[in-house]
Amino acid sequence: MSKAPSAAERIRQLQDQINDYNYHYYVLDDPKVPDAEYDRLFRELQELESRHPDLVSPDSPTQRVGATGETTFDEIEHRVPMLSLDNAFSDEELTDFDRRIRDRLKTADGIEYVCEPKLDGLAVSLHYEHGKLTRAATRGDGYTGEDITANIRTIQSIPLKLRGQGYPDLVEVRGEVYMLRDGFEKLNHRLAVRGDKTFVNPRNAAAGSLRQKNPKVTARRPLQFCGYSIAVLDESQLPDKHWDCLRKAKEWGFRINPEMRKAQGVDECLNAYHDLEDKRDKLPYEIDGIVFKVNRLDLQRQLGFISRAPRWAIALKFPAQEELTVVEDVEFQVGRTGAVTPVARLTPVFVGGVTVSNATLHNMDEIERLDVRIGDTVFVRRAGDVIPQVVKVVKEKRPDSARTIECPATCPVCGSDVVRPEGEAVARCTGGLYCPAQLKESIRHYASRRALDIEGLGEKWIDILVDKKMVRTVADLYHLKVEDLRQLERMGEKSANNLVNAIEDSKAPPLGRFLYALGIREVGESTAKSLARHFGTLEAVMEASEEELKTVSDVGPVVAGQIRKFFDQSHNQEIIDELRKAGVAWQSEETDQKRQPLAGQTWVLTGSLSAYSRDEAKERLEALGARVSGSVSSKTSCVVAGEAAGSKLDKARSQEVEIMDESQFVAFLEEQGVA
Ligand code: I6G
Repeated sequence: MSKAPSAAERIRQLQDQINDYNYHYYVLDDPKVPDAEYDRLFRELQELESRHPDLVSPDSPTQRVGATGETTFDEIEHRVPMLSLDNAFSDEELTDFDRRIRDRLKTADGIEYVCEPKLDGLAVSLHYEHGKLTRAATRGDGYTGEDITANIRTIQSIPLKLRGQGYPDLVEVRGEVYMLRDGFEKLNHRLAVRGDKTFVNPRNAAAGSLRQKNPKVTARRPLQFCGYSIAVLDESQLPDKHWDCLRKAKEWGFRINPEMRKAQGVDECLNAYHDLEDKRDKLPYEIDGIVFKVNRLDLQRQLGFISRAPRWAIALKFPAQEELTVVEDVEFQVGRTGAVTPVARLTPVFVGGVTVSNATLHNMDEIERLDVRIGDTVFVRRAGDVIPQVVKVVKEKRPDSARTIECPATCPVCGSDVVRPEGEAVARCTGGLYCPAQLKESIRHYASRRALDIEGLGEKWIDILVDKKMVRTVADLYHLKVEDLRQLERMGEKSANNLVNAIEDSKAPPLGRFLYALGIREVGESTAKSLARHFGTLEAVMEASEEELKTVSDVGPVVAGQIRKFFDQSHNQEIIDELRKAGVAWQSEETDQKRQPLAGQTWVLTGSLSAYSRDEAKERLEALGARVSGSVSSKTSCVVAGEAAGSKLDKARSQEVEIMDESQFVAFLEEQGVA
């Protein structure tokens, strides 16, 4: 029998295992174990370390936050200066760069380059001594940076300890700290909800996060690190190509950009640039260009530096995603639910690869938060496929003639009153479906792909049909005839036939889609599906009280209130009646009650499961209708026995209660579609 490991051995084992899991999760994006298993090991390590504080080492995965106290921002001199890169802005400038290199090297042959995306973040330097992270610094002025070690330690994709063996005793890894787009959006949302100042872009957010004195704040920010160069500070040897150096960094546990590639000669570099430009908006992080580096380190040494930049590297920039422009006017658009949205009309500006002349200002609170006025010079940002936004006002450029923006008292489309309920950011037109703007938007929503999916009924035709008063409610769509449509300019016989057929084909939607198509405020696709599954028929939803509605998963008091309000309005009841008369027949759904195969049964969970926490397993059983109890009796329907199950398992055996082990349980949940 093998001996139980000592506390010191177990701590080391757990540290190594967790470091390995972190590497797979944060660097390779390929988790090795479920979160529950990771959490269990992490807790075990925390408990062991709290019982044996003398065995806690600074590179333990539990010591990322706070182990070295506050971030000091003390000055740190770079052993090797952190230089900047020269920029190129056109294919010609890159071609000139390549020519200069070949002239200096006196060669006509194509040079091998490494092409790396230029992440829009902050350059940092990390020092490792005997494999342990000892200090981290910002670039600063290139010669002296700031000590940000405590904050850097909180970034999970930065190893506190290098992986494997064979790394130099003293090595510096440089790279970029950056924030993923969706982490940035979530962070800004959180800040905005709290009324705090938001960040203009992911780069600013990353900089602000690294500038925190308290590393606990940095730890909550979704930062990442990607390495782009290594420098050995002792006598050991590096591979002789930049590409192979980065492979080494990867072996030591760093994230290296997966888009990196080699190019032979300038033409392949230009191809790499254009390929990456096409991908730019789809990447989960922002990049502002592509960096080309001569691959052979001996050639790099030969080429050397000019003033503060290497001669062997250049950044070819993409079009900027932020530009300055002027707010010429602000207009208000009316949406499906009557929301009156301010839209800034801008002096056209080329940003993010397109000419932008409008940007949303979201709502009156946003206008207040930004303190934007007509005539102001603003930062407009267009990144990815997100609609252009005004993100900052340049107050110093505000002209005396700048005008404040007022929310209109009446709807700019139908003239009905606009109201802004106390405490709400959104102002609304009270015109309902009398307002052509709301009517058009509600028809667009009804016909949209995720609702009734009426192909061919696009914005253009909806505008015409509403403006010509051929459609006053969605029910009118079902009375359109080919002959009526043929009267419309540019509507051919075939298109008219197709549209009438598409409308006809939408007559038997599943209830969930139909509920979504009605456009009830706060009822998105998933809530609509939950309502359909819970109530089964439209009548049951229409008759449900707010209390009954609140028993549906995802339906809280606000949503329940909106649903009741919608069905209480007589014009909505009339439209549903007209739809019914026109032959629209939504299909009833099997309700959750009918789909609860464990209704009336009592289940017991014992021992620990690796795939689910106790609460997650309980939630799933309850969704299938079971009651989950803490004790076994002859009335127990089934006991799920995880690892190290004890007396409850014995009791289940003695009472001849059905027992499932973890793999049977997981298979059962999969069969039921709730795994
Ligand atoms: O600022 C930089 C960003 C990215 C760099 C850089 C880089 O490579 C992908 N590489 C070097 C050599 C330097 N700055 C100086």
